[in-house]
Amino acid sequence: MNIIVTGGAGFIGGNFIHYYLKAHPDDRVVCIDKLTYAGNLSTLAPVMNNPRFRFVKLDICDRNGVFNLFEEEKPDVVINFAAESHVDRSIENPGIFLQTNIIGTSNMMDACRTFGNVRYHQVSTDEVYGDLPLDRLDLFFTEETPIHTSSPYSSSKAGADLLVLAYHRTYDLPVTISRCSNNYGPYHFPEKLIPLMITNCLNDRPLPVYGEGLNVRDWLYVEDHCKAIDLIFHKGRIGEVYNVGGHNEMKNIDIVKLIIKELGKDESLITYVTDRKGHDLRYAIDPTKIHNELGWLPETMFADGIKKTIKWYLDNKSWWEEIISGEYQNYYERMYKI
Ligand code: NAD
Ligand code: TDX
Repeated sequence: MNIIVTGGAGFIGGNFIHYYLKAHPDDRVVCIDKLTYAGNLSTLAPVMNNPRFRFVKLDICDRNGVFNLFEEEKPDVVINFAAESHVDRSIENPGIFLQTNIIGTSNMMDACRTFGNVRYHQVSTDEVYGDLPLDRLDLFFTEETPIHTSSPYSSSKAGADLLVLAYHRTYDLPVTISRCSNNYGPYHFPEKLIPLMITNCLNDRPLPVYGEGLNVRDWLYVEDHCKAIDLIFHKGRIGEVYNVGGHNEMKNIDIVKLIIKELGKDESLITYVTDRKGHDLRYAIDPTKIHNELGWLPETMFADGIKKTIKWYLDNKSWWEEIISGEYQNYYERMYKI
């Protein structure tokens, strides 16, 4: 099979490419990535010389560029990871989120229906369901939970999901959607909670916790998400949505304290800062459908995954030091002022 993966120079797309090329020795992967601030070619360095891999610098909003690539590559499958993905940046500047996450998605699907009704998988997020109250631990997001978004980011992802389902109904495009909880692991961009806390801890910098740190996220090791996507686009039912999550809910403050402990630092580094606008309280996925239909279960326990992740950041300092020394520094100073 010839697979187009968009956004493969980012966190989850990059991990997916590494996983997929190993797991499927007969398949070929073509990565399309615009290389925004979040895209890093160094993430793909280990596969750049693999004869079953091709990298193309391309914006998914560039319709002609995308159509030309489809004509050349004749893909069997498209997996769309490419997105603007950071909630805080969407609060600062929603426009680019609408452009990439909605228009980009429709371009990719238009190319799919123009070049032989190509199989299409949309990588979405649990954030499309909004949030759950902190005091109702009995509630979980199922695939039937209504879309009810909080941020420009989650609204743009929800808009994309609705388009994907509409392309299935209107054009019979063979689609699936996965809605996953928070991922963590190697190659995670340092603006996100876990890598931010690890890299700041290693540099003895303050650890900015929003509000009181009581918001809850449901964390999944990135390779488990990659395996779920692999299963869904090979064996999932066309037109269906699959929730992906590992029943691993944790308060932000507990994650931060765990990282401090693992790195032998002091809790005095914790700095409570102004809360995120519209901050979602709790995410919690019910993954029963993907388990019952496709046999998926998370394989990495959080206690092991967080140790592996911290070790990766210790062993790969050049990867993140290069990022935080560049343009990212301006974002950080604007955002945190600490
Ligand atoms: P990321 O920000 O680390 O990577 C995004 C990648 O997309 C980057 O390489 C960037 O250069 C590329 N990109 C951005 N705009 C593009 C464009 N217009 N054309 C081509 N490439 C473009 O994001 P991530 O955390 O790896 O997330 C990947 C996908 O998974 C996103 O769709 C996100 O919504 C979804 N998701 C993420 C999480 C999470 O915890 N990170 C959880 C659930 C779902
Ligand atoms: O400096 C921080 N301090 C802090 O307290 C940052 C960056 C975050 N937080 C809090 C906000 C959230 O409650 O930590 C939690 C996690 O924040 P992020 O890492 O920004 O993730 P989140 O907003 O939960 O969204 C992530 O999961 C769902 C991804 O970024 C999305 O792309 C994905 O769809």
